[in-house]
Amino acid sequence: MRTSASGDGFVRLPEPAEIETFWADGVVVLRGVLDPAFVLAMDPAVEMLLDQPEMADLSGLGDALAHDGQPVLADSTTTRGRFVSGVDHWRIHPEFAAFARESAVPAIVGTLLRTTKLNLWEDSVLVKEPGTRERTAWHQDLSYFHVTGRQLCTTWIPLDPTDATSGAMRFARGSHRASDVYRPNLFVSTMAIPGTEGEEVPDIDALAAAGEVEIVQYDLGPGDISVHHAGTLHAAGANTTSDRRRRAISIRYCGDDARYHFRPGAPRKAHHARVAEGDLLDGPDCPVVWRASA
Ligand SMILES: O=C(O)CCC(=O)C(=O)O
Repeated sequence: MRTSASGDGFVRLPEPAEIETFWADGVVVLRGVLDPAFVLAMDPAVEMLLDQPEMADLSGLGDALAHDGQPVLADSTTTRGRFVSGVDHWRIHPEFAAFARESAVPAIVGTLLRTTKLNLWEDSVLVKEPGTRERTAWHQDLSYFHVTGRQLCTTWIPLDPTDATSGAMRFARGSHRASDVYRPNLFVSTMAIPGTEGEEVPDIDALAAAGEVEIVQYDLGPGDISVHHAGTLHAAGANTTSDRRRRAISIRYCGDDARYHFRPGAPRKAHHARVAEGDLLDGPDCPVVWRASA
C-alpha cells in the first residue's frame, strides 16, 4: 500500500461506492484523496503561470464579446477580478508534468474509470480572482476533446477552499447518460465556437428551474477533488467574494476505449496533424500515465 510519505500526494483510492456514483451521476466528489500539502506545493507553479503568454484572459474575452453585443455570462459585482485559464502546461513545465503524470492522481482516476491504462489528454489551470464576474458557461468537455469512448473524464483539483460564492463547479447530474454532444462554446459565453456542428447547449438553469434537471454543487478544499465524466454538462459561478481566490488545476484523462475522433471546428493541438480518426491515443502527446497492476 502506497502512502503520502511516498511524496506523490497519495492518501487513498476511491471506494467502490464512489466509483458507482461516478458512473451513475457522471460526477463524484472524492474527499481527502490527496495530501493537502502536496496540492498546495503547486502554489508557486500556478503563480508563475498567471502572466505567461499561454494563459488566456477570459475576462478580457468576455469584455470583447460584450462590446460586440454577444451574450456574456457575468454577474454584476462592485469589484473587478479576472478569470484566467490555460491548457497543456504539462508540455512546458516540469512541475505540471510531474503533477499530471507522476502524482497519485492517475491511480485515483484510473481506478474510477475502471480502465487498465490511463492516457493524459491535457491539463489546465483555471483561476478566478476575487470579484471575477464571469461565470463559466454550461458545456461538456467531450465537445472540445477530439476523442470518442466512455472512459473519459476531468478531475478538478482546487488549491483554495471553494464554495458557491467563490465559483464552485456545478454539474447536471446524470447528463452524461444521454448520447448528445453539444457544440462547444466560448466558455464565458453561451455563443458556440464558430465552425462547430450540432445543437447548442440547452439552457440548463431553465431546465433545472422546471424540475427537469438536477444541478449539484459541492464545497471543496485542498485534498478534495471532483471528477466528472466528459459527457457531463457542467458550469461554474462567478467569484463574488472580495477576498478569496479560486484556483484549480483541471486534468483530463482517457481510458482503454478512447480513440481519436475529430470534431469539426473544435480547437486542435499540433500533434493532431500526425494522427488519424480511430487511432489509439498512446504516444508522446497523450502518454500512458498509469497501468492497473495485474
Ligand atoms: O473552472 C472552471 O470554471 C471550469 C472548469 C471546467 O469546466 C473543467 O475543468 O472542465
